[in-house]
Amino acid sequence: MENISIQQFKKEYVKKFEQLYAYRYDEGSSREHFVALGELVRNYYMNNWKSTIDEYKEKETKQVFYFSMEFLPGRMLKSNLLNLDILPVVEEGLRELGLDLDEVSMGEADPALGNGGLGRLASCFMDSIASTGLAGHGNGIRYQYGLFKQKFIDGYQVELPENWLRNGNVWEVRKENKAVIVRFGGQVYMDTDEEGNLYPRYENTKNILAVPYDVPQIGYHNGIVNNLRLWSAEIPYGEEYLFRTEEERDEVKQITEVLYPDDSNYEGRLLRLRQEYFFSSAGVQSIIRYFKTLDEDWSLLPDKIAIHINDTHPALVVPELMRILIDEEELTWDQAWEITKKTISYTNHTILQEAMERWPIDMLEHLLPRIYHIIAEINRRHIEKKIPLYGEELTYRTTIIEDGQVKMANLAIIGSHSINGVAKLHTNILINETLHDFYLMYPNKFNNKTNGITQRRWVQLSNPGLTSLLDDVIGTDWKSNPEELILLKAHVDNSELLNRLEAVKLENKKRFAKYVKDEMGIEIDPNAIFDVQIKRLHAYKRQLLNVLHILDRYSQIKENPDIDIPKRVFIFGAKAAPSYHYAKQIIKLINAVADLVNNDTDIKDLIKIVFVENYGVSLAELIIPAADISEQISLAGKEASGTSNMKLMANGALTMATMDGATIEIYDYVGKENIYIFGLKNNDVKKYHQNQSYNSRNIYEGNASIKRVLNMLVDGSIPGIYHEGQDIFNSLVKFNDEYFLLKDFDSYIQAHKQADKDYQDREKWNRMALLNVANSGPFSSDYTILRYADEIWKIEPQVENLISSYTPVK
Ligand code: 9GP
Repeated sequence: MENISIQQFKKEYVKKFEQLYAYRYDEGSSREHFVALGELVRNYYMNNWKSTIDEYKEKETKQVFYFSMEFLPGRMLKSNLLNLDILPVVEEGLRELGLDLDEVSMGEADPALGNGGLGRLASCFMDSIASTGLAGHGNGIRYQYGLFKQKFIDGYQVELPENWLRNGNVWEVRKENKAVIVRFGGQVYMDTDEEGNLYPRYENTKNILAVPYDVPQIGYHNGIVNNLRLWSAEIPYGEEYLFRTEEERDEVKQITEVLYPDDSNYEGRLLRLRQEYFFSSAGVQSIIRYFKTLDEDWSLLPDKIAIHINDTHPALVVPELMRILIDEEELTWDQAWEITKKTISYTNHTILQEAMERWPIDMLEHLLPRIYHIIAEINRRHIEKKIPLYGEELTYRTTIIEDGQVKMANLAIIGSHSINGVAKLHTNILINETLHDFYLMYPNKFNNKTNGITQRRWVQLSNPGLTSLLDDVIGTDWKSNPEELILLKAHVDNSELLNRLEAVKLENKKRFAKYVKDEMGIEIDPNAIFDVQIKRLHAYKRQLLNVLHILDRYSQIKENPDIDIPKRVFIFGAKAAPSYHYAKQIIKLINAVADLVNNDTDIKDLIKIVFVENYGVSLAELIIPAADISEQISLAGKEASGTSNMKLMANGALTMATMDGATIEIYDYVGKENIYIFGLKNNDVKKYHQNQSYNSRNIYEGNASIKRVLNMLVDGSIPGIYHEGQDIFNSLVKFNDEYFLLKDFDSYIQAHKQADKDYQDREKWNRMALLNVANSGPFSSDYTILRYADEIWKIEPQVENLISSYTPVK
């Protein structure tokens, strides 16, 4: 946008505020200031938004549509200001008006429209697509209620509704004129027209209106504003009489009412399936409507449009696109199938079996009869075509429909031209194990795209101290081309700089410590090691291993109060799926251990535990810049990629990790001296499984420290846990420790001992931290997205900038 002076901004701001509220701006609350500022900022991007979309259309630029059930954008105010290049002007202007931008920003709700990594990745991608100048948009659901608000009551997780839209959303634009109808239920009959063509005739369907709300996705200093389209379900105008009962009306509302509170646990529910079809169908319909305005031949659809499906949740775009092309646009099956495959690509984000979506045939057929027909036909043709090539056994292992269930991953793979994993190890596991049968059929479809994060939000906005240090030392080009962070490496021996880096970290730790004191009443020492594990609570992520380490450390201090180790603050942020009993027991355990340890004066504050409530993007922005240690301790082979590992590294935290997900690639970049690696490797785990030779009880019986720690779970040492202690103990000893915590325990403890030692050598620690920042550039989502653009979507940046000259590394 054009330059705006501080004076001009102040004038416009005061005017906007007073027009909105009819009282003096200095009487406003942060919420009101946020709304006024948001309204003003809209004026600054609206023209660009329109011209971006117009230009794509005029030039018939190929555009990608990223379909995702989840987006976790975080508060958008500062990010929009940053990308519009008016952050300093607004900050200063507000200051001169006696207002603080950070406080104003708190007036914005943090939209929790996702569970965790998957949704946050989608939002990093949205930012990177716009910032690298690519023509690409998001397509998702405008949930009325985001992921539940987490409260701890008596140490237990309680879920409260997250009414993030209570005060409206200043960024969104409701576009009723772009609404479409999505059809559910009823019966479908195939009739024949006069020319002998089959066409579907529907009866008794429930037609729902999908209304889009568009949210701008502003590129970094490049004038591009793309679109995130979120759909809301409504009763179609004039058809209210068809929804006479409260129940029928509720059914409509429910479709976009709540985010399904789960990520890696599969729990099929009719509502979830309705949500999936709702936004998939609405999105495809609006794309087709756009394509038709171009007046091009259908065969050119894949040259103008790419559709990406983020995990299998939007996999119904495959039969939906087929349905529209065949039933509505009257293409032949073969034409439609070619177009569909060429248009669609798919990312797999997990290998956990329970997360592989499968729908009972009855449910799918009842809810979406025509879609089910099409899936069955896709499957029939797949089987028919592949048997002569690959034989029955292999072919039937790839069937979409089996044992009364429809397998969504199989549908996504068969119906798309590209399947990617999200880190090298993950992709290898897909190729060699989980999806091996498909790999044998379609080796060229498979590829890896290691995840990334945007340094704009995760460094520039959340860590201003580090940002100005970097600007001073290596210049500012890293902001548009994060690989330049490597220039920092040349300064690794500059002890003055290392001290500055330490000072920045200390300030960030003080900021977080203040939050902890104000919100939780816990006093923490900013000079302690801040040891951070922030992610969804799941057994495979092994927050429990972290707790076992704490209990071991606690016992050692109790035994030897003069022990010479640095203070540690263990910081947790994690929500558990409401129905995930075991994960909730672990939350209770962490809170109980926190009560025990935080109140034990014998240990002289050598350990503190902070379990923040309601962890989400905004809290991550506070915690990550303050972290010294990044806990990435999943059982090897289980974490597809991880992204908090990258954010923490970029902020100078040292990684404590197993060789899993993208952490392996972090290890490759920083080198073994600058990371703490422990535990079994993926191949070791595989061997244990093959030989069935793991016996956790033997480890328990034979290892005194483990025995001591595990006994604490059941002998009353931790007040406040009741059956939780016993259940957790049983999972580790009686039920053979599915995630190999006991096997990895010793090496984990050793790695932490080394970290204690290193932390006491400040110079050494700071060097390691610096090298982590320096090597974090390649994990920018800008590069990840350029690889998607180049290798999968075949789209090119529309603007010249530093990063568009980047050559993707394979
Ligand atoms: O569990 C993965 C996580 O490892 C990855 O970083 C993230 C983004 O790719 O996706 C998560 N998967 C899911 O949330 C569900 O498949």
